[in-house]
Order: sequence, then C-alpha cells, then structure tokens
Amino acid sequence: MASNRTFTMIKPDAVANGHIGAILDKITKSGFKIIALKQTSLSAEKAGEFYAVHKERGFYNDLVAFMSSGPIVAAILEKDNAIDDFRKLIGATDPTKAEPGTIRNLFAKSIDANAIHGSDSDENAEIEGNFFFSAFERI
Ligand code: RTP
Ligand code: MG
Repeated sequence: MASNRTFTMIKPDAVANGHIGAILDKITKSGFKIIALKQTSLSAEKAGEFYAVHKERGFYNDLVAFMSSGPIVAAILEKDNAIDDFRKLIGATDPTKAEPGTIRNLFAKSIDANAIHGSDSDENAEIEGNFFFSAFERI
C-alpha cells in the first residue's frame, strides 16, 4: 500500500448510535478518498488479533469485548499525509481531550467507546487494510 493511505474503523458505539453517514461525510469533506469500505463484525478472536499490540495492557480485555460487541465499518482512505492528517481529524484517544470539531469530540462518549480508529503508521495502515480487505478490494 502506498504511504498516502490510512486505515480506519468506525467503532461499534458510533455504528449503534447512527453516526456512520455523518462520520463518512466528515472524512470525505476533509479530503480523504474512500478506496475500500465495508460494514462487518469482529469476533472476540479477530478483535484480539487486530489489537494484539496492546495484549499486555490493562485495558486489552475491555477493548476486545467492546470491539466485538457489534458491527463496525472498515475503510481504506487516501490523501497526502494520510496518517497524520487523519489522526488530527479524529482527535485524542480520550474524547474529553479531543479538539473541538474532531470526530471523537463530536461523536465519542468515553476513552473506551471512542467512535473511531485511525492507523498510527504507514506500516500498520498496510497491515490493518490487509486484515479486512483482499487484494482486489483495495486497488
Ligand atoms: P485506536 O488504535 O483505536 O485508533 O486508538 P488510539 O491509537 O488513539 O489509542 P491506542 O493507544 O492505540 O489504544 C487503542 C484503544 O484502546 C483503548 N484505550 N483505553 N483506558 C485506557 O487507558 C485506554 N487506553 C487506550 C481506546 O479505546 C483506544 O482507542
Ligand atoms: Mg492505536
């Protein structure tokens, strides 16, 4: 995957609260092109695999339970400087610390149910995009 791509997931809280449309609208209006998009669900096993990097952290079990609690929307996005610009657009992990107008400021309720995921590096964007989409789905 080119380095101008990132990967995102609209998390179960934002899907359940009916925010898919508003979040995708904000993403595209911020200059990101949608390369791939699907609604799906994560089993606890798959959620654990996706967040394996956090395995030793105290919040890991809660994170896995939350991420497998309902449907999510996965997407690959493209824009110059995609990783950094998207992390800015979603805001801080803790929504009480997220800048006004960011996706987490607008749609997240807590640090656990924080509405959206954004990749933290080019390498992880590629790994995460490949986790959800086959080669012909992410051209
Ligand atoms: P994400 O990976 O979901 O985009 O979130 P992030 O980079 O902003 O935060 P990260 O450190 O990767 O943590 C992944 C998710 O775990 C939950 N978390 N809880 N209770 C806590 O201290 C804590 N820290 C992290 C959050 O839901 C976070 O999005
Ligand atoms: Mg992260």
